[in-house]
Amino acid sequence: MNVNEVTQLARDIRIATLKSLTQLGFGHYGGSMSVVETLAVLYGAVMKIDPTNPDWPERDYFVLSKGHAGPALYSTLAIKGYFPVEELSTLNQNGTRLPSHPDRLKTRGVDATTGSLGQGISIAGGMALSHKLAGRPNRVFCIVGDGELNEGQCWEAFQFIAHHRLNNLTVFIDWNKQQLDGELDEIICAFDLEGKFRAFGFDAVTVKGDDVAGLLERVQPVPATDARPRVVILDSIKGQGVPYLEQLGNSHHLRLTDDTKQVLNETIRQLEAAHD
Ligand SMILES: Cc1ncc(C[n+]2csc(CCOP(=O)(O)OP(=O)(O)O)c2C)c(N)n1
Ligand SMILES: [Mg+2]
Repeated sequence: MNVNEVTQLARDIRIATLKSLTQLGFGHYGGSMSVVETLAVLYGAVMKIDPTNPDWPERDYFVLSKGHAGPALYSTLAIKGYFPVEELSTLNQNGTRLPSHPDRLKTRGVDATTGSLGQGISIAGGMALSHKLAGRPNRVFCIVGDGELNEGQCWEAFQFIAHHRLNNLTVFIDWNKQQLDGELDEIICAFDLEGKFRAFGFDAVTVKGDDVAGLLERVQPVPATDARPRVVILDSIKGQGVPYLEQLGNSHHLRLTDDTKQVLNETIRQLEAAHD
């Protein structure tokens, strides 16, 4: 997929995610929107996958450490053909295969069960180490939230990943500057993320969270001569791509009123119109 096609895929993922959440009437809007472009780049143009065979041993692996963005991952997987798009309307309802946080035993294409923040990045590190030890070329990609970095477990995992020279792992930090109930800077400041990761032994860069071309450039395979794992700090916006959510201040988890439902349905219509 080229830049235009990935951009189109991102728009489709954004629409499908807004639809499933808005139909449900509540959920994690802000953090789902801020990873849409990254998911489109990974599943559209980078990862080696076979949606007809989710357990293909030669596939690349993806771990959504910030598991509350599950709705965006489900839309991506459905659009890529892991399961029917119609199933997205069962999100987080009784008996669904799409619980609000990803469960690898429930959903085709989900590689890791996440939701308890801090744990997914450890799982991703273990996956990358196992591929490396076995001499396999599989790559691993993991998205971690900036608020999630409050979990000390993340930093244990980053040390482990750098120590083992896991250059087959690319970590994304969704630097949307907000966590559950407020601004990062007011709760626990992240300080200099790039500098911190460099000090930990990572190759670190910052890319705008919706810069598809920039992201594509940063996710090419690392040269074999460079043993450093890679981190991409996503300079993103919570609620990215949805003006109402971007301006809201706190779009972490919304329970919709009739008014907000109408606003979001209007956004969906506008995104769909821009599509044609
Ligand atoms: C161990 C753990 N503690 C608390 C929570 C509740 N929780 C869910 S999302 C969230 C905030 C996460 O912030 P961030 O990582 O910045 O997510 P984003 O802004 O990308 O939505 C919290 C505290 C959790 N899921 N796991
Ligand atoms: Mg955040």
